[in-house]
Amino acid sequence: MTLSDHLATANPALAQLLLSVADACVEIAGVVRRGGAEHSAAVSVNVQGEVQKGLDVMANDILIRVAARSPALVAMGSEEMDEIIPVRDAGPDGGYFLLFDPLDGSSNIDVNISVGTIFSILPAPAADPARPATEADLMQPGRNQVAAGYVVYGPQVTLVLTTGDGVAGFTLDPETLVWNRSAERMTVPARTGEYAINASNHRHWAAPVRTYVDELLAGKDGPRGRNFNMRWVGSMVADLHRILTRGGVFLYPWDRREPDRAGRLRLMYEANPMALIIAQAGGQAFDGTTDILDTPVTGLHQRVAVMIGSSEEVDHLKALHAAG
Ligand code: AHM
Ligand code: MG
Repeated sequence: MTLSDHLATANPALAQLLLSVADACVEIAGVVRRGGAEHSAAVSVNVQGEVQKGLDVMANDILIRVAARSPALVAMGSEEMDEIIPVRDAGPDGGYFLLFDPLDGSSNIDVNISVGTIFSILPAPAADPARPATEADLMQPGRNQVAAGYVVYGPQVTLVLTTGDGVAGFTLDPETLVWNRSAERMTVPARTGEYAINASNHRHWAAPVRTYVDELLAGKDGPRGRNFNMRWVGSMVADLHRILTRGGVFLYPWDRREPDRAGRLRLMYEANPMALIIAQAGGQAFDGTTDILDTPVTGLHQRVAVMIGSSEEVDHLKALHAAG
């Protein structure tokens, strides 16, 4: 079954937008595969003070150009753009907002390790009379998302998608460039023996996260009574794809390096779409206080602490946070 067959029962305007995002990702996959010096050249600094590489900018331009063709798209927001990108006025029928991280895991570009695209779709409220969208219109909690997905540009190019009724996986045929469904209903096992965290930040973490990881490190001699394995790709898409395939928990918690920053990852186009996908697959996502799908929104580029994956582990993290 192809992606367009899979979307045949979805709302037609939403299906059309999702197909245009998928088309953009086919184009990005081609650019990723080509390689070359222009990929990793630092070209500028984005709104968050991070160096943009050539491939970040190319992926961003492709998504904006291809998605803008979708008639139901009202506005976009991107990790690489300070302001929202209005596409057309929200009229009496409303439409959709598209938020994305065009190329997640940019530090892996130079070393030929998987990178990805993450996207979130929110409803655009009807406006009568028609008016351009504002950033405030996009500032909706993750629970409002009508669809979310990601693409991993790895040994295979894989699209994972939810429209709020389970999670399906698609693999890009490299010859025909057609997305074929490869997993009809993906689920995250509730119990896992794997975790993912950048352990070099151990000394900077808050007590509950340090306690949690110390328990896992103690293995079968510690309070958990069993051994755990650790993996860290450095591309959230690749780490979450592994978790969606065989279970696990991923953490990017608050830490003392920048105490005023809630975390490293961005809520609107990294944490929210991943939280919806993982929740639809039976897992959970927690920010240290609340379910990420309910994290109050304060800005387009807001950061958030992320603890996401297999339910038993996220429950345990919630208990450790409740205990202080
Ligand atoms: P990016 O959007 O600038 O690529 O940053 C997000 C990435 C995630 O993909 C990944 O999980 C994390 O940053 C890696 O952080 P670290 O450098 O601490 O390993
Ligand atoms: Mg990112």
